[in-house]
Amino acid sequence: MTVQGITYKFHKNRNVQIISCPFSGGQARGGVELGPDHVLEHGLEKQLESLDWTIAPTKSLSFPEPASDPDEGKLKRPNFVGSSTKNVADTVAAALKAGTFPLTIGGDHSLAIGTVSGVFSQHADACLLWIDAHADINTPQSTPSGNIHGCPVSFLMGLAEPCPPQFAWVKPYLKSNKLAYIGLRDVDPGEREILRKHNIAAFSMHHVDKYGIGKVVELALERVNPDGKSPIHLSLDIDALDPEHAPATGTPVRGGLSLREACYICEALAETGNLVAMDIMECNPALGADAQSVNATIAAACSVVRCAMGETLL
Ligand SMILES: [Mn+2]
Repeated sequence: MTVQGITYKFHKNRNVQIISCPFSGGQARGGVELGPDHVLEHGLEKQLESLDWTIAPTKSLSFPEPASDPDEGKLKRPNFVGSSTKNVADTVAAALKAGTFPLTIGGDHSLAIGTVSGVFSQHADACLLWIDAHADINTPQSTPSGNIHGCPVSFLMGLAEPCPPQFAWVKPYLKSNKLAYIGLRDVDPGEREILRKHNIAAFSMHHVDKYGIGKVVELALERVNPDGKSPIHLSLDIDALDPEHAPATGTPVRGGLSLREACYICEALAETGNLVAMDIMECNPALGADAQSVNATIAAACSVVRCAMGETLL
């Protein structure tokens, strides 16, 4: 079957590189390292093939733990996260250089330090859509928990001052006018200040309620990609979805996106033709109340990925 419709301007040949990242070092709850295998066992590769993508052999990264990893200020496991995300950045950059679409499956959202670094190293004019219940923009100073999965965006923007040595390799590629959030509903006080100070496009669930998801995506793209030319990196935390649809995740927050709203975001970004990379993060099969809630979460993850990769309803 030939799939009609979307042309991916930066991936016209529809070659995808799945990058499996069984990594949990950016937060405290075990099990998120099992996310990639569950997503792959759900048949994601075959699903992408049915959307006319050619699948490169999946790259499964391994993340050796350092012998010693003392806190860096408040930050927990800085050596582990720093070296692991560097590995991810190199892998994502290599995938793009090879002409493949990097589809990174986490693992916790600290991995995006790597995915975004890798993408922006190859596409300096890219923009980033961060779909999440949380802003993940705490600095090493503002973080209440010390868990680095709550900090990746601050590293990517160069807001960490001083920058911990483990993240000295991260270049501040991400400019405030190239970042938009959708789905926010649990933002720390320090993060609110950062969002305001840098005038970052942040669409919370309040905006989704007020304008509807169609208008929100339109407004977000107007902010970060006004001329429609920038490549788009989509980083999607499964906790953006309401726990009703995606309960098996480390930091669920009620009042989130419906499955259709999340799918719509991905469909609309795919329709631009500008998608250049995607992350699907924070599926934690160990945290579902039962097999059914784990399965629902993994199925939702596969659904949003398919929508980003060209699946349409009609
Ligand atoms: Mn996140």
